[in-house]
Amino acid sequence: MAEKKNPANNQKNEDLRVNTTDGDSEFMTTNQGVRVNDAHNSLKAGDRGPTLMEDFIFREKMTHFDHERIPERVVHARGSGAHGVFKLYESLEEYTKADFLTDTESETPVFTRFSTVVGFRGSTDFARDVRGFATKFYTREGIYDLVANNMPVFFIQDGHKFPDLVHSIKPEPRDEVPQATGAHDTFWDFISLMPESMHMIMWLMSDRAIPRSYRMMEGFGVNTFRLINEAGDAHFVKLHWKPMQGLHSVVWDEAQKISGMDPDFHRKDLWDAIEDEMFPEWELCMQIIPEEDEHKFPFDLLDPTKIVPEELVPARPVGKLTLNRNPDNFFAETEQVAFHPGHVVPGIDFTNDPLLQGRLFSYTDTQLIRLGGPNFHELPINRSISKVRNNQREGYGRQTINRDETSYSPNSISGGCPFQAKVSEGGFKSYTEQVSGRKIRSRNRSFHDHFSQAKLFYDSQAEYEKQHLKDALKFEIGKVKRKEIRVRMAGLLSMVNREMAEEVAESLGVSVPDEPEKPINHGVPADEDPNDWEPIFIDQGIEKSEALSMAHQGSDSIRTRRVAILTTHGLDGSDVGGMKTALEAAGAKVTLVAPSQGVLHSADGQEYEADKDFVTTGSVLHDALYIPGGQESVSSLLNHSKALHFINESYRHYKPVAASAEGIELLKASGVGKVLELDESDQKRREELSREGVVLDGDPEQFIQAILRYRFWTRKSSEQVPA
Ligand code: HDE
Repeated sequence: MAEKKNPANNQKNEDLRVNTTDGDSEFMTTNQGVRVNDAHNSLKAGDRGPTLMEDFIFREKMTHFDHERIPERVVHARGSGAHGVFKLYESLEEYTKADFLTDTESETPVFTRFSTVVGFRGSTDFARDVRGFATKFYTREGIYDLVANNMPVFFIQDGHKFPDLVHSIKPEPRDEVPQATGAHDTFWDFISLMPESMHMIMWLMSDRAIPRSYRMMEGFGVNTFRLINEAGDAHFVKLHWKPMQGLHSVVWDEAQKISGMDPDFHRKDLWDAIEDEMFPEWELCMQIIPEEDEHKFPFDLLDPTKIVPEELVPARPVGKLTLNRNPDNFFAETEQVAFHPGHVVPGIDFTNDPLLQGRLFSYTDTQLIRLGGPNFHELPINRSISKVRNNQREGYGRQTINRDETSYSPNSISGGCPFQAKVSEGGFKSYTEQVSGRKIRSRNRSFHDHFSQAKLFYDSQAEYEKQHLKDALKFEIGKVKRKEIRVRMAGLLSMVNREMAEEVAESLGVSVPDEPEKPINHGVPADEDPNDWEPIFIDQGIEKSEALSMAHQGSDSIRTRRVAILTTHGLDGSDVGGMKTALEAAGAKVTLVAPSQGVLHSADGQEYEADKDFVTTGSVLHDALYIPGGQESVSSLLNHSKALHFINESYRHYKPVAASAEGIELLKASGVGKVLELDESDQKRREELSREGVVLDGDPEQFIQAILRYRFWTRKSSEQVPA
């Protein structure tokens, strides 16, 4: 076994972290270490003459620059990551022998990368998309990667279909449009012919696809894995991350606006939280299922288009991930990190999930080209903290300087080194699963129910979530130019929920066919008749699952929530100061927004700094709004259409809004006036408004409670944004 006393080191590879700009005594050099005398002029034949080929300093600099881009990831190209630690709550030795899941004393260093899937490296953080959530555990027994998404199911059941899926959702081949979303013909063409994707489509059209923050989303290992204990017994396991910051999304109208205003919103949000030492945390939860229960469920545990409802198998919290250090260099770490669901340690093993099996081939294969050869495991971010010893040598970019005489096994010259490890010494031995079967290309009938869990997901949503989902379908399929694809989609949606399909179809200008168009499933071999396919529905044993709706999953703190205070000269200093102090004490990030940046003078002669102006920020970049009193400030803002828009938009995005004294006038004037036809003595109306997240006496405690609720979805529908 690996040495237990070696303490985990979160500051891994310290010796490789270099500051080129330290102090004034360090000289610039070439890559060969020769000091550079002139870093600005190339070597020329005369002042106005041609540049000389012999200028090795220029050539080296330009050559490096010319090769500074590597191919981006074919999927998950745009991402952002951070270092951290994983700490186990209690030993899981009953189920697994993995050291990092049994030793409660140790802290395992980790690196996590979040990503969108479809867009290019420079696309927006806010495309409607799945988010990747990949974590590398630097365990004492080697690297374990949990390569997860923020949705627990996938579009397809077999890895063989992955290139087709990705080709369909990436930009269309002739015009490279759209750059980051699935709102186009080829994607919906594919989906309309692949009914197995319907469950995933429900997730993708839900608000999960537009998370408020990487820090406020769940992660799911999707595929079923195995845990193996010391005795060699196996349990199935589903792995989940649950955010301790609450589970929150924005509305579609915001997502679109943020994409323009701050396309880097998610990466900055993660970075800032860590810099502010508000370290994001997730609980690792496991759904553990004994091997003998494999066939007890109304779905196949090997089918990645299915969840195991938490009502059937609870998700047990087993440990905590804390991200606590930003990368030193984006390229060296976040861009070059290479994850692989096949990176497992003794105690964790695979199942025959056909999607997982496909993944096990793909990751190293793609990394060989992306990272330029077979030695990318030597890059600092990918390096194991347990010593790597084997007979691999050479290849592009080799860094290790092996000093041995031999690089083969068996050998006698090196005394047989490196030795194989017995299982008792920590050697990895695959689970001895009994496998038998004919060689066939087909899927078991247990994989054929494509709609029951899609329906379970839809039925489990709160009313506002259902509406968002329908509106997302209208937007996304509405972009499809070919009518026959829209009709096919209306047919498939009707298999999930007829009322939903009809509302969407109306917006698409088509009608729901009585029978979905046949053939509706092309996922069969050429010798089989696709018309033979009949949808099947299996009772899932539950009607609804609370865990599937985001409505129930808040947090107990407003840490890192972004609150705007809208004000200008003449502000009421005690209002602003009091609210700012209270919010900051609770961990919120407060921004003073005014018509222009710089110093603001309060009514009582104090100075305040406006952090942002109306041009550099907007309501969509905040979670809540406060309008303080101050006659002069309010009178001036009443003439600012952008101030009124800021307030109106906050309200219409269901955000908590607080106002004090004269600030209430501004709130009324902003166009949310209809709800504020209120005279001062109308206590009942005030209470009603407070239940809708409008806090009128500027009480910080009440406002903090409202911010904790995140959004107030019950606001009257006539005042809602289309989202
Ligand atoms: Fe991936 N996936 N994937 N995937 N995946 C990649 O590997 C692949 C799937 C996921 O931040 C690629 O190094 C196949 C499910 C994440 O670097 C590639 C199949 C889940 C990331 C690849 C799947 C994921 C990737 C692209 C179906 C959720 C980003 C670059 C058989 C559990 C990791 C790379 C990072 C990246 C293949 C399906 C998660 C091409 C073939 C399901 C989070 O190898």
